[in-house]
Order: sequence, then C-alpha cells, then structure tokens
Amino acid sequence: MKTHTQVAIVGAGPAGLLLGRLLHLAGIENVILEQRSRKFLEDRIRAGLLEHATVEVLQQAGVDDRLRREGDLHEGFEVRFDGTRTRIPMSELPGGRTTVLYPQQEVVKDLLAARDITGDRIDFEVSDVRVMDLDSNQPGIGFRDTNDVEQELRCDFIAGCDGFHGVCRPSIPDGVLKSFPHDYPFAWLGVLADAAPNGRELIYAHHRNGFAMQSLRSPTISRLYLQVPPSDSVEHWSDERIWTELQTRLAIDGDWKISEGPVLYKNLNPMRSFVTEPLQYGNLFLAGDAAHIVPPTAAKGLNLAVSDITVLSDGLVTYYKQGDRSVLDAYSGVALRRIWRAQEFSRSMTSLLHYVPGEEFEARLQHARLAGLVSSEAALKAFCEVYGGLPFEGRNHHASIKSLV
Ligand code: FAS
Ligand code: PHB
Repeated sequence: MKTHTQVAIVGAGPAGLLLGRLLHLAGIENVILEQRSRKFLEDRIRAGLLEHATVEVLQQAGVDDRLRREGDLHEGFEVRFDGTRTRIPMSELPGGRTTVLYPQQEVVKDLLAARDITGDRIDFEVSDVRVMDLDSNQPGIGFRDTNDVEQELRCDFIAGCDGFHGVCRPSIPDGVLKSFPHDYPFAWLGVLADAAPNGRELIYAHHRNGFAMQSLRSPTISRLYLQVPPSDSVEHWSDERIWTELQTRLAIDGDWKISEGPVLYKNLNPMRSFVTEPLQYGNLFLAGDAAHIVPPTAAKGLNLAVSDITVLSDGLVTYYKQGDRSVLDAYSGVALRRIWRAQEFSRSMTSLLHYVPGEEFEARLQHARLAGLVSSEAALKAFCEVYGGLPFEGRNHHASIKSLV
C-alpha cells in the first residue's frame, strides 16, 4: 500500500501530536505513525509541570479547554534542607513566573481528541518502521500497519518525534550526528499514590539519604520521587519503606507529617542528559526526546519538546506558505540554543539537590549554594527565570499566564 502526505510524523507523544495539530491549523497535510495503542498513550504516566510558554502554545493550538478548567496554577514552590523549609514566591519575584500542573497524559488526550475532530490520519500499533531516502525530496517510511499489511508512506518531510529509543535518529548515516551523553550516579524512584498532597505547591528536598520530592497529579493524587542508586529496583521498595523514606527526607523541624496512601504505581527512571547535534539531516527533523534527554529534576523534558515543535512548525509553515526554506534550515541552530540552556539548568538543579554518598566536599558546596539561593532575591530571580521557563524563540511573550488558567 503506497500513500503520500506533506509531513510524515513518527511518534504520537506530545511532540508528534502537537506538530500534527499546528500543521493542521496551517492547512498542511500530515500523517502520524505510532507503534503503541491509543490506550497505552493515554495511560502513560510521565511529566506534569508546564512552563507558561508551553501553556500559551497549547492555547494557540486550541487544545487548552480542559487545561483551563483542570490545570493547577503554581505561583511558588518549596525548598527543604537541614530541617528548614523556604517557600520560593516565584510569581512575586521580578519577571514573575508561574507554571501549571497538568499531567502529560492529559495533554496527550487533549491532542488526540482534537485530532479525532479534524479526522487527520493517525495509525496506531504500527511496527517495523523504516525511514528511507532521507536526502531525496521524497523521503519515505516503510512500516507494517495494525493489520500487519506492509505500507509505504511518501512525503516531503519526516519529523522524528519517536523518543529516545525511536528509529529516526539511528537512521541518520554514521558520522553525521555528534552525541553528548552524560549519565548521573543515581536514579529516580517515581511513585503515584492515592494520597492527598500535603499542600498545593511542589516540595523539593535535599537530604543526606538523597533527594526527595512531593508533586501532585490532582488534589487527591500525589506524585513523589526518591533518589535511589542506579542499580536499584522497584522490588526493593515496599509501600512502607517508601513512606518511611519520604518522611525522613522531607522532614522539617516540628511535626510535619507526609500524608500517606496506597501506592498506585511506581517506576524507576534512569537519570541522564543527552543531546544530539544537528537536529536535521536532509528532510528528516528530530524533535523532543528523539533529540535530547534532560534529567526530570527541573521538569524540562515535555516543555523542551514543545519548544522544539514551535520552531519546527514555524519552519514548515514558512516553507509551505512562502516557499522559503531558510527558517526550516535554521531549525537545528535555533532549537539547540534553548536545549542547551535547559540542559545546563537541569544539570545544575540536579547537582544542587542530589546527595552523592562519600562526596562530603560536594555536600558542603550544595549546602552553601542552597543557603545562598534561598537568601538572595537576585539568585532566586535568576533561578526562577529558567525554572519557570525561558520565552520560546520567535514567539511574543505574555508577562504571566494568570489570565489563561
Ligand atoms: P515521547 O517519548 O513522549 O513520545 C515518543 C513516541 O514515539 C512514543 O509514543 C513512542 O511509542 C513512539 N515511537 C517510538 N518508536 C517508534 C517507532 N519505531 N515507530 C512509531 N512510533 C514510535 N518529564 C518530567 O518533566 N517529569 C516526569 O516525571 C517525567 N517522567 C518521565 C518518565 C519517563 C519514563 C520518560 C521516558 C520521560 C519522562 N519525562 C518526564 C520526560 C517526558 O516528559 C518527555 O520529555 C516527553 O515525553 C517527550 O515527548 P516526546 O518527544 O513526544 O517523546
Ligand atoms: C512532576 O510532577 O512530575 C514534576 C514536577 C516538577 C519537577 C519534576 C517533576 O521539577
């Protein structure tokens, strides 16, 4: 079976679905190929914190109805160390930033629902995906569809939005890409619990037993993280051990007690940084986790995927509307500027808050940085400027998103 489209998108994560949506709004035909089922995508627990620039793009894409109703506006967060707690009044600092807590799988559901309405093609449960003829002006994708029928999709451009373990990046000939991997000597145990979070704001804690964090997915569902050794496994973590360790690491002077409940889901997340350069080869463009991975400490993964897509869609729209390929050919350089900023911040926030056993000198420096951060408005302003989200390239920027949520 041979079919044709203008832009073929591999992967229906936030990057691929948002690109499909923005291209649809610009009248550009696109097809999305996804290896998993729709249900798997809608149930997959991942990120939760949206930068205000991301919320703006979802608003401009017309997929913000539920986000407005159910999204949780965050104007501050808490940092804990040495039994102390400090609230960081993000929105009150100069340049006042705010973020929104709205689970990634809800963003995916909203984008899938919008695609249902437009009827743009999306093939789920495809397999054996192969990209071909990348440096021709009619690249293609061979794959087997959900009925195991061999198919070939030809197009003008391929968007590789297939995540870190996808097929698009490895399909680029050897020697073209330069990769920058960096692994951290710890991992995250991610926990979803039927427990009402203690407060409405996120809590980040530095502790000698390791980092801990309380986030949320709703007023009754907590999302919690514990720093664990990279060789650890979820089998080692009973519910009781999880709550005991969270209480220990999040403890502050006085009788603060974490609110507990049944653990619904737990997974182990390796902590790595990764960037590939450039982000394009011929008529293939990489975006999101297919091009870069950040440690989840600063919640930049999903937001970076969205910022890549805003630059890539601008390039494709300019090409189809004005026949001008210059914006598209600048995609890699423009997107990489923001990717490295987010990488640097994610790395520094990770090394600020994660204790490495035996690294006593580092631990003293962490303590000094934390004490310096919470006691200096200038340091907090600089921190929150990137934590809250840098403006997206080429997009006008609202001061705050209070009006949007
Ligand atoms: P995605 O990985 O979301 O989507 C890629 C899609 O491509 C997938 O649906 C995949 O099935 C599909 N695909 C792959 N190979 C294919 C093939 N050969 N053919 C067809 N389709 C193919 N960030 C946070 O801020 N907080 C978190 O708690 C957090 N947790 C995370 C947990 C995990 C396990 C992971 C991997 C990431 C997490 N992240 C988190 C980061 C996360 O939010 C990512 O940055 C975000 O999903 C990136 O979106 P995409 O680039 O669209 O990639
Ligand atoms: C999350 O809710 O998954 C989350 C939020 C903020 C972070 C990291 C993770 O910094």
